[in-house]
Amino acid sequence: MAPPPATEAVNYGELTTSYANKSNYDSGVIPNKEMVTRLNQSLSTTNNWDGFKFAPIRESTVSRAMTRRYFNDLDKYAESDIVIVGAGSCGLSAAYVLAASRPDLKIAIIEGGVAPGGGAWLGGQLFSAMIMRKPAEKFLEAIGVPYDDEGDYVVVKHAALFTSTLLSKVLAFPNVKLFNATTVEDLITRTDPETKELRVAGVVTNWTLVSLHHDDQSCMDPNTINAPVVLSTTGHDGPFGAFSVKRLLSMGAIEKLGGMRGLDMQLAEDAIVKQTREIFPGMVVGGMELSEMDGANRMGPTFGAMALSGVKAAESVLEIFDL
Ligand code: 48N
Repeated sequence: MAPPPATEAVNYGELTTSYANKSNYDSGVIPNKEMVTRLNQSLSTTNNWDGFKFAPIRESTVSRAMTRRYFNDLDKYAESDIVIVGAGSCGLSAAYVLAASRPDLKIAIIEGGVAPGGGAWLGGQLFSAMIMRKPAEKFLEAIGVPYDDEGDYVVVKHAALFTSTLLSKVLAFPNVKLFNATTVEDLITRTDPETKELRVAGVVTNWTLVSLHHDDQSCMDPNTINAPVVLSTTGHDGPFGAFSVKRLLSMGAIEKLGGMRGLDMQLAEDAIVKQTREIFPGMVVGGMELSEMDGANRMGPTFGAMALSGVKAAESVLEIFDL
């Protein structure tokens, strides 16, 4: 028996929820009661779970189903068309646009964490809501994320709603493979025999747990993925952050890094979107990694630039393929 409701209703003020409208229910963006009824009917267990039973299985069948697919994927993506390093909001937004635009291209996403999504699971500090300044709501509408319209900006009720929706779309593409818990620990490079121009030609990977323990587990050699284009979106500086631009610097391929500047929302978001580009032959950089390269400001807890830098990054990658 549910406890009686609290006598004094706590009034959090008139927080309008403009997205809880009929069209979002009808389109299934917000699941409706009918969808749940259909599920129960398909299970034919409504209020009668006594006879419920799963189909039989043997443990080795599960192991083979997992490992066979994983090693098939490693074989298939050993030669990829595009590698995206970092499955944060920028990398995933770029993956969405690339996979939809070019279903003929093989796209490998390498993510060091077990959980992809980078910094986009919370809005800022520990607060859930995610802010995006217009016109980034166009990206939310494209992927089907409901939001509250607040005029010059929109609010997604929980950052995880954005990230999980985007992830679900990206992972559904048949030409995308996410290798999570896997770290890019170096770049493959090639020197043109005539022009002597150096270009990025793929990535060097390892299990993240191995990458973190090279100091105490020597000679744990890595794996490789060849690809003509690498899109690096590894975030701003931190334990893993800004990986590719720092590697280009340490191999002497670029002279210096600009270093991320202080927080200025107005300057940062426009700069990150406009400056997303091919920063080195074969390498496009987007998102907050770019702030380390160009010396752009950071923007703090607003994510429109991440989504639209991803859109711009996809455009830059496709330009390389259309050359
Ligand atoms: O979310 P991030 O860190 O990076 P972006 O650029 O997609 O989004 C940045 C955004 O979350 C902010 O920082 C917000 C807007 N705040 C700004 C501010 O002013 O503070 O995602 C990067 C991903 C993470 O998931 C890392 O685990 C991953 O990249 N990663 C790597 N994965 C594989 N190999 C690596 N070497 C590597 N380095 C980072």
